[in-house]
Amino acid sequence: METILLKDNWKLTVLGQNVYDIPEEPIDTVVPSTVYSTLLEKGLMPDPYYRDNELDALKLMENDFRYETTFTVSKEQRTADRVLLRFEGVDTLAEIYINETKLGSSNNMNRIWEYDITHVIDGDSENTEYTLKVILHSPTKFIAEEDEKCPVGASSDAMPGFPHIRKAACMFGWDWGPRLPDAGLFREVKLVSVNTARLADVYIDQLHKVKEKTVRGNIVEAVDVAVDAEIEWMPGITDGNVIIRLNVESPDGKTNLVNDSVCIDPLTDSAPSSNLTGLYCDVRSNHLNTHVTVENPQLWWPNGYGDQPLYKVKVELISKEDESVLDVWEKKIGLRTATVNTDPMPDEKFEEHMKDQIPDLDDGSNMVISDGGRKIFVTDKEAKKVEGRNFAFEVNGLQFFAMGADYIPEDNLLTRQNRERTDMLLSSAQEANHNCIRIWGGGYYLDDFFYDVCDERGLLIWHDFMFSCASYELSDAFEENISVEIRQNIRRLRSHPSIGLWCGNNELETQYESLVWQKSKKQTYDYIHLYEYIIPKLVKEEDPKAFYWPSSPSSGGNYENSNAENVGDVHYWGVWHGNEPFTAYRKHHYRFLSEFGFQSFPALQTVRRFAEEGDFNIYSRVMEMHQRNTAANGKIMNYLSQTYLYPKSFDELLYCSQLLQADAIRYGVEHFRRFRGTCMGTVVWQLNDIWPVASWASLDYYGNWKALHYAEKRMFAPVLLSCEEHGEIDQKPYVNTLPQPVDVSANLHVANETAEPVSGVVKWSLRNPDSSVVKEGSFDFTAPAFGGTWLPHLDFNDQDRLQVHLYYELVIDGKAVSTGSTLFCAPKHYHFMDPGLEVSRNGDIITVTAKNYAKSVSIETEEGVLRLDDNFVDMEKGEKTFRILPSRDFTAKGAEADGNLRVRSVYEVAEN
Ligand code: BMA
Repeated sequence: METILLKDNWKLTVLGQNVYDIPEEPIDTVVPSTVYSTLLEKGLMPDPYYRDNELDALKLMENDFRYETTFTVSKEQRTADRVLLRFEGVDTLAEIYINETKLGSSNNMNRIWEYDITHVIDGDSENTEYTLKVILHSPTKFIAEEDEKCPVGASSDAMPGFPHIRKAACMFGWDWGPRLPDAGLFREVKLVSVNTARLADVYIDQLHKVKEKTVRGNIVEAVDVAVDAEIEWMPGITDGNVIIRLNVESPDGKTNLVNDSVCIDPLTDSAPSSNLTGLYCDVRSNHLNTHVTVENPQLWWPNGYGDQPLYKVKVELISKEDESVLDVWEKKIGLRTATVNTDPMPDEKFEEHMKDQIPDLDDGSNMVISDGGRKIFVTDKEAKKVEGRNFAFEVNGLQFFAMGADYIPEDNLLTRQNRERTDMLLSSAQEANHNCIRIWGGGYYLDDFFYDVCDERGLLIWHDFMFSCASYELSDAFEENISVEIRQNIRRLRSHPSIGLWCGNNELETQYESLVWQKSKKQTYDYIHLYEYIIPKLVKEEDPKAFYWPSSPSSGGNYENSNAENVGDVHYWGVWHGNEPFTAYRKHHYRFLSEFGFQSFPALQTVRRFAEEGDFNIYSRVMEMHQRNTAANGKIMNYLSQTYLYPKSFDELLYCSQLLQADAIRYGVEHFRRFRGTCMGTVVWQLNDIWPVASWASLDYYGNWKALHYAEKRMFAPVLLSCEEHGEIDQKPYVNTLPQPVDVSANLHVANETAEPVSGVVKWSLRNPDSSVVKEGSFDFTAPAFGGTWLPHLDFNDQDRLQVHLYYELVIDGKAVSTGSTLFCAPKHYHFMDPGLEVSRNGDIITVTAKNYAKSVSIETEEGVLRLDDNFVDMEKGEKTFRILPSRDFTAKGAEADGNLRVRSVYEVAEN
């Protein structure tokens, strides 16, 4: 098999009149590329992310486009049994021609498309030049027309009709994304020649021989790596005996295990292939099997639980006649088992401590709220009636507490994404102690390198199939299209150790249940058919050992309490969409949160990259265009009014929004980790941005760390000391609430997400604003492996709650491994004293000194967002050092470490 990339000498033509008056003339481009990226590179359109340029860029997508190139077919390729044109990614509605012959059309960006051109080129010479032409049709016109014919309900943040096209939903807009439905050939185009046969498919099964089950997971003495390869014979082949040879190379490259299969010829046991991969249709196929046994295997673990050793697996298809290699399949695999444990777990297992929790004043449960046109089913009181079940990722027999975030596509301009950028992004996740990631269903299936990086960084993937916030009309054509899409993608991805589970869709079940999207009863039934029959069947066939979950959130399907508290996963949006206070998390004891989030603005240094000085007001037209959740600015200002004094500038407002975001999520994560065992996962909405925007992301579009990302690094640490404080914030949130006794107290807790018991000392001190100690104490503790321990109750009811704060630290072997501080009132009412912050720098070490207690101390330069080992931290009077780390800004423009240092804290937010 020979593969030639058709990469260069492409021309792109914008067909017809267009918003930018680009003449209908060919423009040089390469493939992969997209329309926007080509025009931007040639200076033919302005940056669609800048100010309100998005509006014209969207209009451009009413046009059609032509990609064109020429190619020749070499002598060797011509002699092959078959010559194919292979498109790895077409976005999206295309007609494909070779010379004037139409090869076919494509309508799904998530599929690979292949066309047989053997007969087209037959009889020509090697100098014959062929023209390959791809006409791309307007996606926006198409969805509008289709929606007229058959209306489907969908999120109003995106353009109506988006479910009619198999193209990333969020390219049509989302509550964090612009409407920029680019078009193009976003993945490689190849000329492939095949002789005799090729490997249509390779499935790797692992059989783990478990010696012992322990607290840290299975001890495995051997893993049998078994390969099932599907051989696709080229049409007309009647002889040509082949074998497959399996080679498994150890992670250090020192050992190779090799084994051959038996030999078959095309007439033995071959059968017409019934699979629907949609690739060049195999006329006949057989399966070949072989295996090797890896003794003393090095297992693959999620980040924080062990290493990520990867074994190189090579499967060669070899002709027995001349030993020539007809095809090769190579992947790196990890040796691991992965599933989700959903054993029954009655509510009685709830810990005693839950009863002590003080309920909120505002009980906003069981409500459907309408938010900027989007309805959100927040939570379900009926849930209590459902039998409780565990919901925990289990890798190699170890159930671990999932900590991570939801991933959305990294860029509206798809070809801007590359391995290096993804690696930077996911290294930020790994560094903040993430052990999992959810690929949200409103995007697309990512490039192989994305999954390679997840394998390497130990991020276990919750993988949604690409259906989100909409109703989909099931027809025969739709079923066939999505079945091919799903088979192809499972086959491409299933050997990655990081694939943790497959999930039917994002939020369809819960939103159908609350009657949000579906336009007909048929769509209600279609849902069940699609996500609870067709898709799980495909998963069973293609990845039989994988765990399938019908929707996120779900309690197992059938529209039964999909957002139930004590079974399955939840999307909890009471805080944020439901306007509930941060302490509202404490009313809930979910089993697994696959979404909960809080918005913030990116730093001023990032805002400057898409807005002018004149736009620097969150209600300006440009800032509102970069805030896609209609109600969000109001929410930020509402939460801000409950928490901080009125900020003195636009910049301080952006900073406060980040502090709110970090604190909101901290309230949630710390609470859920205190109930490990009941809850087994906190996946934060969201990790990253698709463009520069105000959003729920902890990393901005450029990869800069917001306050939340630093907070995640602390709250996701394997050993965490946290404080469940009680004070005004949960009992008297407004000064004018009727005077009442307010309990001022704290419960400290140590969460241990390691395989060893942890012992040490927790020191606490109640302090004044000048950091002087009012009282102090310490507790010796031992927290069991993969467990936690509550420390004795601390009662501060004899104190002035506006005057004192609690500092706490967990010390192991003389080293403080987890620290924090808490107020007993909102920061706006605390009697802060001027901390007189000073900052200095020596090499990559920054020193900050504070004369008094300072909350949420942040360090940056005027020019850029620095990346430090820690930031946005509370400081008692004294000195603290921080280390400058290499920037993770993918444009390499962001973090000017040499700029003028700037330090601030909550005290400086308002005019003093
Ligand atoms: C969720 C997601 C997204 C959305 C986010 C914020 O429920 O599934 O659709 O962007 O909330 O509203």
